Amino acid sequence: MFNVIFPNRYFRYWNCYPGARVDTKVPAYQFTGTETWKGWNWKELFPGREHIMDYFRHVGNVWNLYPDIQFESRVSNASWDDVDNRWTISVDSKGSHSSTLQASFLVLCTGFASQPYIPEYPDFEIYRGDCYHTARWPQSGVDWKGKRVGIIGTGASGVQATQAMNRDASHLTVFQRTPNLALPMLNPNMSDKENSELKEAMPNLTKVIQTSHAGFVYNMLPEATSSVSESDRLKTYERLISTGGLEFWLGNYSDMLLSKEANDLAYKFYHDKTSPRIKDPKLAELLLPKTPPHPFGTKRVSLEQDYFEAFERPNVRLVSLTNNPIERFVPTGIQTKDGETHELDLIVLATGFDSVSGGITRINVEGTSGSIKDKWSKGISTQLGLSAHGFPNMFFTYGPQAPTAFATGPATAELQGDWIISCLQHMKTHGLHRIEAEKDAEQAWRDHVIDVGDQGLFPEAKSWYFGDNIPGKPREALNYMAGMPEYRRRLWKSAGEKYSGFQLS
Ligand code: NA7
Repeated sequence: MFNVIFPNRYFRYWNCYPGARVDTKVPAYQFTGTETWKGWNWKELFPGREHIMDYFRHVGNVWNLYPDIQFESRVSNASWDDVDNRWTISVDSKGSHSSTLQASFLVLCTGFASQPYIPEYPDFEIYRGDCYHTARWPQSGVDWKGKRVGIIGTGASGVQATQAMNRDASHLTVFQRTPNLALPMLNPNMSDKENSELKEAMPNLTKVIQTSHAGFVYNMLPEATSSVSESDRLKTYERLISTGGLEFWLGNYSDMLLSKEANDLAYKFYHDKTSPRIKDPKLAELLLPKTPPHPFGTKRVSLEQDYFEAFERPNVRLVSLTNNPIERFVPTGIQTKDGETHELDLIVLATGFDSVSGGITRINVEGTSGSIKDKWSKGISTQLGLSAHGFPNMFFTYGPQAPTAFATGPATAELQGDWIISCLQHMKTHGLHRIEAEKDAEQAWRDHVIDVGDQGLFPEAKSWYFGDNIPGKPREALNYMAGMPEYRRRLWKSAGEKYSGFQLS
């Protein structure tokens, strides 16, 4: 179907933990340009890691990106020169000395989940077994068969690793701090016929993706929970949950994430439908408590295939950390507060990321008056989630104060990418060399992002959406939660006003 220009090793990198899979349904996790999808066939509705890597390799070839990419290179520093209007960027490349290069513009496409978070457990270093974060899983793989495995964390990565590892581990212990109110995935293979039908539908689906709230092919329903009869509501719930995917979360009634009453009704349905899959009532109460641990959907909902059933296996044990946290690591495993030592050969840290902002702040980016890390140490401020005052000619994508974790990656990348390209073209056409976010505009955007984030039920949960998972990180809405259409409108309004909110010279 396409020529592989670069060898595979460049494409087998982060997040190669067992079970890694996309939980956005085809076709929302793909670019909309015809040239990217016309020669591509999906194998499954929710592609596994290897297949999604194949897809992005395909896109890289179609767009002929590889001649312009320097692989195996880590940017450690970037500093702005206000006299020459350019960035000096330090790059550490594998197998060679570090190098520096100059650039007029710097665009950070560092992703929202690229800085792994490892909790500071006492005596972490004395553990003698193997221990890996899911995001930094060894490239050569890890053999867990017949081993005593412990997984810390029950987010999307923990759920997927649990599903992949429970059968072959001699014993699997899952340490759960917060139950994952996961929805069923249902992941059929995609036939050639279905791929052909999808291609025929793509022109229309593209319009839907580009106008929907989160870049999916569906939106929240227009009606409120309270406006429909009980029987209609139950039928709708049934339809949404049996579709498989995130629809029961992001395609539910309009008030599901705004009103406690609406949310409770949705949770009750989900709970009553899902908990019978767990036969042991004590286990069921730990995995899916009758009273929700937080309003349903206010923490990232994961998708599962046979996650709940895994805990029925005799070799799988759930350890709830709610009243019994991890006390310390010991040479042979993990000790919990009750004094029990959990003997483990392999520990999987599915403990998440310094999300949304961490990919940017871990690079030492020095602007006109200090680093981005210092600037954001007490709270994030950006102009339109694209750029920051004090950092001229620098943009970032899929980062803070943009829809990011509330929209699909491709939809966000296309919108922000188009905007940045149009901005650079504008500057070129008008002989402009410098663009910087205005301080006042930045403050107004920050206020707006926080105001939107404070609405509805999301602030009621402790979650990485608000930075709660990282000790010392200021608590604030890290994402712009008003939806892609409103974000799109604001971006192009600024562009239409010759990039209002930015100073160009
Ligand atoms: P997440 O969603 O941040 O999940 C991390 C998990 O680790 C979560 O269950 C946390 O519990 C748990 N955690 C974090 N710190 C600790 C400590 N100190 N002790 C015990 N448990 C802990 O990361 P994922 O990698 O699963 O998913 C990241 C996103 O990437 C995913 O949602 C997709 O959007 C892509 P908590 O819930 O905070 O109580």
